[in-house]
Amino acid sequence: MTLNYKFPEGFWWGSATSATQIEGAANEGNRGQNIWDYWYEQEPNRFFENIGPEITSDFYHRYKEDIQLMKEVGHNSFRMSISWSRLIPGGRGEVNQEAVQFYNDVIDELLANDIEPFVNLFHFDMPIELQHEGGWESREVVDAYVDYAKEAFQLFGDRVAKWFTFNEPIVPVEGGYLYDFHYPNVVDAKRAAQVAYHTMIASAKAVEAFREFDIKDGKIGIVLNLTPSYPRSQNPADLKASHVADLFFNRSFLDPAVLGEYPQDLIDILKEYEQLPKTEEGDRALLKANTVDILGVNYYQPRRVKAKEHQPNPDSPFLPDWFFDNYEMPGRKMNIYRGWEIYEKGLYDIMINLRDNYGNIESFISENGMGVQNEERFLKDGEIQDDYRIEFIREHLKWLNKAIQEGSNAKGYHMWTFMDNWSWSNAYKNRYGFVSINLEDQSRSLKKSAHWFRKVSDNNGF
Ligand code: BGP
Repeated sequence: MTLNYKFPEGFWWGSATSATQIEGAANEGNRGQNIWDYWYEQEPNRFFENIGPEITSDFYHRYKEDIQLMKEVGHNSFRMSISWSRLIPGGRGEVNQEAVQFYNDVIDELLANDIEPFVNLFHFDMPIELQHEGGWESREVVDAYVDYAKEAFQLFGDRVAKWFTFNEPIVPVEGGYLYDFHYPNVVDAKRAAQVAYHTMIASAKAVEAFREFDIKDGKIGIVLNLTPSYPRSQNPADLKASHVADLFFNRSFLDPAVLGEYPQDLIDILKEYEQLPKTEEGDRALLKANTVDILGVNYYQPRRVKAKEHQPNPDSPFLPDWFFDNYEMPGRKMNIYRGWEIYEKGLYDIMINLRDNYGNIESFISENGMGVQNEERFLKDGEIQDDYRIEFIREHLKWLNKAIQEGSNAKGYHMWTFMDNWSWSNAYKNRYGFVSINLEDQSRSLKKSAHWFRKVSDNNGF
């Protein structure tokens, strides 16, 4: 069979998810609470149709059936996360044996089906007790995280080779400390900078700890949502706006994670506006010595910016947005349900940037996908005809393929996500999965895209 787009041998085909979004069983198996359980108790109205994280997609009970479906969808790899508050309720101290059993079972089941587990340690889900201590603002919480990471390496490192310290660490910064879409709903850039900094320190310390373990073929990485900043025009004022947006939203984590140091321009801005975080002696050396082996790239949308139209109100809280306005490019293609622009070439631009400016670090697409509302309307003969999703994936894969042809070190493509899951405050509004979930009875069924992806994976191209 001749393929127009062929991928390198051993390419990772699969999908990604996170504990809070699929496991359910929030009050079972001795699990502790995380910020999502807590916030939902406080303010259920902040969640779409008042649906909280208690049941979600019930993976805790149905993982066997789900892993069989992964096989049918052509997975050779799958990224999951461990729930810190399930493994160590309260965030510190005793390991919960029921959780050990559960994660052992899931990992073993994946391996028995030739699906390599990629395990992420933190996906937006701070144990509530530690949040009450200050969350990532607290250096003690960083220490607790490192202990948790060591436990996880110790418990599962005999079977899991690929580890990730964080998923999209900037999102809790934006959501929790700048733009009010995650608990604790603080708006304070200086505190945001502290949270971001401590998260990065925690990641470097986990990398350092990982190196002490003798994990066969072990690799440790981080998963970042990279959002290329495109200027409205080549006018110097627009270029400057996009440079600053890039510093805040991409390079704030990409540079320390991969290069081991923060961009000087970012430090200069934070210094000028008196927003620099507290640091400790030795931090610089720690970051430099503990860069990641592998980078997961989550890509959904580009960021288009232009120079600010108006001076920011000096009495308003300092925000990155003091340096740019968002730009709505005429003719842009939109995913109207999520409100995100679809720009497939962005993926190529990211990979070429990694090739040229980040030592062509080993990488893979760790999330890419399309959330669509009311997908039942596409149901025909018992199957959701999600041709839009097939097109979305195919067009992104073409650009990824081109980047690989041109030397990018990309090793795989994981979709967001395997089955419809609970999307933070959007709950089940937008469906992303290859597998549809009927929330009435938790029954699963493959969508059209699942069959298509299976073929792509079988042929290692299309
Ligand atoms: C990423 C997160 C995922 C996932 C996805 C889709 O930012 O890593 O957890 O949820 O985006 O976004 P949403 O669920 O907000 O539609």
